Amino acid sequence: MQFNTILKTLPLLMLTTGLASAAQAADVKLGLAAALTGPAAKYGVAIKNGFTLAADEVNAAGGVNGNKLQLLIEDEQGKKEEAINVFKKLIFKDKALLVFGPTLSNSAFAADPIANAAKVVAFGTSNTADGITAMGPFTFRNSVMEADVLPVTTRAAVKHFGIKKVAIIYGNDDAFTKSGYDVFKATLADQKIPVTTTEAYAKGDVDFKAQLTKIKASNPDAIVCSCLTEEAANIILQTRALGMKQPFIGGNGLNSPKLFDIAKGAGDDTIMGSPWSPENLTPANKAFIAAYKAKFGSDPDQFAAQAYDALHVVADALKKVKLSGAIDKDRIALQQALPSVTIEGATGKFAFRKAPPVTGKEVGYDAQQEAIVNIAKGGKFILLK
Ligand code: PYR
Repeated sequence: MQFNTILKTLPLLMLTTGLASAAQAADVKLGLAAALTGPAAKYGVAIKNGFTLAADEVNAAGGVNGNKLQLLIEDEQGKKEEAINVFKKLIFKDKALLVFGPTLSNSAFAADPIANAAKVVAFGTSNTADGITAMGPFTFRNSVMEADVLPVTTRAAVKHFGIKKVAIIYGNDDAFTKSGYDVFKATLADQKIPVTTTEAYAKGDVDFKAQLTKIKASNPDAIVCSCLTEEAANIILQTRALGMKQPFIGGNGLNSPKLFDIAKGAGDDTIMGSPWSPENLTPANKAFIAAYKAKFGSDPDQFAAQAYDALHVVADALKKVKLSGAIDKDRIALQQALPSVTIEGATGKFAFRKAPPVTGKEVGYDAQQEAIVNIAKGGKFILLK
């Protein structure tokens, strides 16, 4: 070849080599359906950050079996219909190997059946309602369900404050807040704590004065709140405006620093349970917190930690899968590799547990993790000792 010809073909050669490595750098597509706008973005943005951080780490270390991970991130707005649309896009159009999300249990009940029918893993990192993993064998979650967290949280709160009776407030048209209410109700009966009154509200409500006035009249020692974070923050503020000083007990929905952006110091003494705490100084959690702060300039929360761990769980499963390039086959191989993965992540030791059996149906996998109880002090959650 003439030197001239070499010079002419060089850019083309460089381009094709570049393309080849770019193709290789993007060959495992993982979908992420997260609420990046709307009220649930208080969780969804942290979730996106957790995934991005973990994917960057895995890729910087060479990827999985030489393959880079590519996150395909879509905004499902915390709405059922959007979650369905985004799942369809990621599964059928983009051909993602798996889909993480959606953010809310409410949306997961709408979208996960699509993934199960298509035999694609739907991996929830923030869905804590009962029954999520009963949807099918392709539904997995590393979020710890309310049924595992709330009994521990309630017992600790009762002991800490010497609670004799509580009032309950909950959202009755959201799968997570309704499921949390059911678990609280059973837990309080089990722990023999009388309920002075039970009040409900609907999605989008911003004025809780009518319910809180009834709660005030019933004179509880504490208020149990099965609520999403923005609702909870407004409920707490309005409770204080009515001159009530009772502490709050809540579920996973309260576990966001965003609670304090709105409620500020009024949120102090709120008790909630979670598998993750910034005070849990294991090497994996310390490394996660430092890397998150360095990348995003803010503190992580439980939602970021669970997303971060979920990506590492899937990366570990992928190490055991010999990808064939046939997407249907590879999706099933990933589903089969996941249940035996265990990691020591930001949220501590993690393993899957087969969901409770449902007659005539195959079920998915829940998180096998202990909850730790936290109390809000000075506008943040710290471990309740
Ligand atoms: C859920 O929707 O399941 C949450 O925990 C926020």
